[in-house]
Amino acid sequence: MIEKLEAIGTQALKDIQATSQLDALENVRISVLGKKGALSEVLKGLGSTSAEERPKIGAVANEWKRKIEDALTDRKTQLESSALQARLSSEKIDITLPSRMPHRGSLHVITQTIRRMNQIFSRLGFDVATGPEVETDFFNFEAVNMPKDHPARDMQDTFFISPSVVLRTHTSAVQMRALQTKEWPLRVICPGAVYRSDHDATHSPMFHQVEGLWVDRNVKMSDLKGVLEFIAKELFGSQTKIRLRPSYFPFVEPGAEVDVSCFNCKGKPQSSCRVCKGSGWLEILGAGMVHPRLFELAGKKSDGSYRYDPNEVSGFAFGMGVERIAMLLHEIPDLRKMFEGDSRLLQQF
Ligand code: FA5
Repeated sequence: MIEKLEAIGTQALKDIQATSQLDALENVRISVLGKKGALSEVLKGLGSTSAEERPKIGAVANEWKRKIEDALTDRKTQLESSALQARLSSEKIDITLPSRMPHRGSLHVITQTIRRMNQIFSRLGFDVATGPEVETDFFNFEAVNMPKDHPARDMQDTFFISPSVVLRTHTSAVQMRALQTKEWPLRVICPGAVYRSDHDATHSPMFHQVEGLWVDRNVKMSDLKGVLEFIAKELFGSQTKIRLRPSYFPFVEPGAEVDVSCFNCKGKPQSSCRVCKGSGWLEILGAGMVHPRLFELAGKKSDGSYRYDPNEVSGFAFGMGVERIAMLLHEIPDLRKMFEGDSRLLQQF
């Protein structure tokens, strides 16, 4: 039995040295030391040996077991280290290669559209005026001729902060701030975020408008039309036409909604046009001649005369939805896409 153990042990040490792979080494361990391994098989016959021989055989078996385990551990360390060396040399990193450039951020499509509109208006001599997004009921409603209980308040679903403070529902709220702080002749645009409880493919609870206000002596409806025609051609192309449809806003008289000719079917209505749905026109803004009541609300001078005397000055105002214009310019079908923060969409602009 001792000879058998010697033979198994010697062969096992040879096999261990001969292995070049970790899994082959594990197979050697199982074949010698495993439950059904060669060493265990020999030791199963221990019961049939004499009581004097048994401790000697046991000691020899334990000695071989220890030697084999030590040899397995050493070989495993060697094989692991050469596997690591092989990996390190095969996966060498070429630090001279150019790195992958991270994607650089870009301006949001709404910011780009507002900046483009600001540039066009500045060429007509408009300055930029701003006002707060959290606005008083006075500037948002009362100052634009919508006293409490005026039915037109229902035209805009308002977010109230308190009974007298709202999230502004339109940039027309900046009109009175401009009238109260600036002298005429006045030519301002007011770009900014506005809020309404409204949510579908063409309406968002937060959206942007650009308000325009021009006050001077003898400003007429034809001036409004001329300015809007210029803006539409600059934005959508020189072939663009506009049309004014009578409409109602409490802060203008007369009031109009303004459409541009569809850039897709070029104003030649086809029922198949998916942009204008066959009408040939697309609504982009509301506008009109400033209501005389707003001039009165702009206050008086120390001599009691009006700062903006409705008998001396006239003006026009308009308010356009920036998302609507961005959707038309870039053929974005759903306004909500612009606010989902999906970089795949935003990277396209
Ligand atoms: C107004 O807000 C008026 N203050 C505009 C105005 C100014 C009229 C000066 C006369 C004189 P209206 O509610 O129609 O009007 O909104 C103007 C534009 O904002 C619309 O043509 C549309 O393009 C856009 N708009 C309105 N509601 C939403 C919304 N929920 N989401 C995105 N765009 C909207």
